[in-house]
Amino acid sequence: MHIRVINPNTTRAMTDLIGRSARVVAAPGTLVDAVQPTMGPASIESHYEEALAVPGVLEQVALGESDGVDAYVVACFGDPGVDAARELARGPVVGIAEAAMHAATLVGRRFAVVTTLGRTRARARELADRYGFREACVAVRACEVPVLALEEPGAFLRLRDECRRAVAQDGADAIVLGCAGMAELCAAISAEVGVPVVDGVAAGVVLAQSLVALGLRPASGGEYAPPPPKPMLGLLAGFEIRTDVPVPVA
Ligand code: 5HY
Repeated sequence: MHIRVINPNTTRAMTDLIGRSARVVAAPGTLVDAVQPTMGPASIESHYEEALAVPGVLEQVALGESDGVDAYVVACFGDPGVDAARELARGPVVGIAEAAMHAATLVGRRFAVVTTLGRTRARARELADRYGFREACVAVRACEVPVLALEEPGAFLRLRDECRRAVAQDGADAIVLGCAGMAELCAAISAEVGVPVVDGVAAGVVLAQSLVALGLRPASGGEYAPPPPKPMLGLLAGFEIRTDVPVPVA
């Protein structure tokens, strides 16, 4: 089985971190590779950056289709481009926010998301509502540490303290980490907050593997049917869907 984990931002150190975390939970015989787009933002902390990260996600899915990838994990907490990727990919596409929220509700009844910057909280709340967790998601908090500063001194303590506040003040009995860059902090945070802490990268890989093992994939008709062929102009011409080429060359 081949699982491709896509870091939608273009910071190599973060892609490598995501790859390490993903491989920890890979089943024997499962190939897990972590990739990033050839274009796009260094990190995603705004709607603008999230929108501009989507072509890069689709570029990597298109490449994965020609590499015979069985399933994809989109490793950014906004789940950017997951719906569009499901129209391109033969196999399952899992976003880390959706995967983490599902996992949290299997080990608790009231989870809190703890993300990076306050300005990304609304997006996390929107996803919780869309995924059916309006009630189970009791809070979305931010530790106000930028994505690319998560490995700097003090970041761990800020994140830990915000997780503790979610337990003490919001009554959360599970925590969802709101950034792929927090993946390697998960075990240490869990040891210090006393409730289960979910890393979306690991949850996403385990879920993707399970879907492939179950033989489950999006229906080829309906909402996730391949996009209809039509001209695509300008910078995005390479994303044109053509009848003679199954997936765009990007
Ligand atoms: C992420 N941004 O997981 C999100 C986190 C966030 O570049 N990778 C990013 O703050 O939304």
